[in-house]
Amino acid sequence: MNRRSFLGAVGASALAALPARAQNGKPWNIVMMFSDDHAWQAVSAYGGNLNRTPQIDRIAHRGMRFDQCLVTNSICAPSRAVVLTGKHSHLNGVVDNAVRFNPDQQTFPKLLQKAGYQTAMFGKWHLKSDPTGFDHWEVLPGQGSYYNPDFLYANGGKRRREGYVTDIIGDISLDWLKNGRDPNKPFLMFSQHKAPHRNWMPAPNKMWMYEGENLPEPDTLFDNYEGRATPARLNEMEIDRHMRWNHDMKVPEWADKSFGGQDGNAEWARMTPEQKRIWDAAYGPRNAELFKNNPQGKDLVRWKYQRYIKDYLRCISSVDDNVGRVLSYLDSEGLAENTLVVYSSDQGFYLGEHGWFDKRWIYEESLRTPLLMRMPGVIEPGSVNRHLVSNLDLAETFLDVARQPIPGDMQGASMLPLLRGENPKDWRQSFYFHYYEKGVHNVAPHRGVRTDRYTFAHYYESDEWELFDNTRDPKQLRSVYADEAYQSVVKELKAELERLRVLYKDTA
Ligand code: SGN
Ligand code: CA
Repeated sequence: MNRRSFLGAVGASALAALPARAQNGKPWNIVMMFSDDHAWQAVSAYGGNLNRTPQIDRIAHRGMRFDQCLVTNSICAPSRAVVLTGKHSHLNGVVDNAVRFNPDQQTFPKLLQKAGYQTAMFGKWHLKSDPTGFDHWEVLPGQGSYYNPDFLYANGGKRRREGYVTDIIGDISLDWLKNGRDPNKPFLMFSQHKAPHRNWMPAPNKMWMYEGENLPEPDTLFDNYEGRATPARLNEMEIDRHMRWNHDMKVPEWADKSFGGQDGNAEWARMTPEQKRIWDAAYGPRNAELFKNNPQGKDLVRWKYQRYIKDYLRCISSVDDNVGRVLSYLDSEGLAENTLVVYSSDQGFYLGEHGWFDKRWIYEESLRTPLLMRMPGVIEPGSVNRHLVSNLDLAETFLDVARQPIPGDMQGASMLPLLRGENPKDWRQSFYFHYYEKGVHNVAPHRGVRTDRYTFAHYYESDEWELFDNTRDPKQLRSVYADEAYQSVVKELKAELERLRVLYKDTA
């Protein structure tokens, strides 16, 4: 793919200040398509060789790809609360997945609603309290299900819908665009996919994708966690040791050999007889092959990686199709011209790097999330941006695009100047991260700073530190925290971490 970076090259002059209205004279709509655990390594617009996402890539071709979109706390519910509020976790309250979002607090959808926007939320929500600030919502309870999912409704009802969750969320989103909204008002629509979250259950029409292929393995699949502080070694997210045979690997015959003991696959249990028939036709012969070959040691890890990555990418292919359906509808109705379209995920994800699945760490695969934006007449098509941007900036950006004031207590910044191709002198040079959750996957709480070059982490419970020089060590395999040559950097970044804690009021 041929991409141009115009950062810095084209100044504010080429694309003058954002018109309050789009080229067709209408106010901007906002469509945000958001998935759960979609790694940037698995978006082909990012240049990887793992899979193709032709529909998601349409947004990049006609819009902007952000290469350093970082999340403030790399986990689901906290990330979603940051998107809604424009505030770090300690201020919006959702520090981990166990906390209920306080629905009475300020959110940008509430502010847009007051400004005359229609607002809608569909799909994965995961904030425990009911959505507020939306004229219309249909959301999954908790994590939701892949097969024949239940949906919650504003009237307090719950209804099971037959089919595959990603396609159903696509249907609901399209139905609202076509029949649900008032065509005379601007709108904000969130279309939030459950996929590709664990346990990576593909749709019936994707089950044979990648059949017979061997997908590329990451170089660090057999990482031994040397050269880092102790938390990395204490993880419980290894493909080798922590995948469950039934739930994750879809090999029910070996359920009793699973990490954590005998396990089940609740998704399989939800299927209709016809869905089960297709499933068993796909996985039965593959599992028979596994029993016959009975790989051991590294070969077994390689087998597990293939099973994992193929299922994960099959789930993404359904997300991609449904993103395409929404884009095509916007095009065909002439809505694309005055709609800001966004594709992103709640955080990054490990696709076997460091031997892992899951997220949570300040390390690159989980800190960075995909972010693509299309805004005709404002964003130069095919552009690439390398500023340190964040899920913390989305609320501010959306308010700015809708020409609404940005409340002083929001902690991010409007990305609108970046969308116009400007290079604001005061854009952040360092990014503040804080992960809190304990328990599942056993990742120690940590704070840290990421700059253009360095990743600096403090595991405060054991008082251990890490410093990665990402220019020299992009795979982050050796902390240089104790190296003589880096002591001035360590000193600077310690001061910067303290400065950011005070700036963002995370000092309690
Ligand atoms: C579940 C998953 C975990 C995952 C968390 C949080 N286990 O507990 O692997 O880290 O969700 O994910 S599972 O056995 O239920 O599949 S998050 O995206 O909601 O933060
Ligand atoms: Ca997630």
